[in-house]
Amino acid sequence: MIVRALAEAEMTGRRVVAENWESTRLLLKGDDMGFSFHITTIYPGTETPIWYKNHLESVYCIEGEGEVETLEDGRVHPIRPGTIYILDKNDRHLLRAKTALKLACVFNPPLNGCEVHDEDGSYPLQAEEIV
Ligand code: 9YT
Repeated sequence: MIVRALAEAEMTGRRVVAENWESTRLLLKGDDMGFSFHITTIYPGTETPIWYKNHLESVYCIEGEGEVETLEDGRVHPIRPGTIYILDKNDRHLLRAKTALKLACVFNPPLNGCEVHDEDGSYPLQAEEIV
């Protein structure tokens, strides 16, 4: 069994900081579970274009208020605590945070550890592993 504490993981390389968000990756590819699990904070007042071409992602909102817009159909879905959105079609989307959004995110295939968004808002399949 693997046991980790968020507060401890936040003090290691598991905490990855980008322009609009930060994410602490509690479970990664190296753990051999077939998915990764992250606690992410999206900074308030931001809009982030995302297109995970290589990954499926589920996102559960723990805290905060925002919205997600799917670019294929222009639909806007409010995000509040208790909402999950599931990018089952590698959906291209815009993520907007009104207040700080605290999210639990699951990726399949799992992230290696150090990924930050490229110019498309996606992650490559190969990235540096956190050991
Ligand atoms: C919701 C989302 O995709 N935010 C960007 C960060 C991502 N969750 C990650 O890398 O942990």
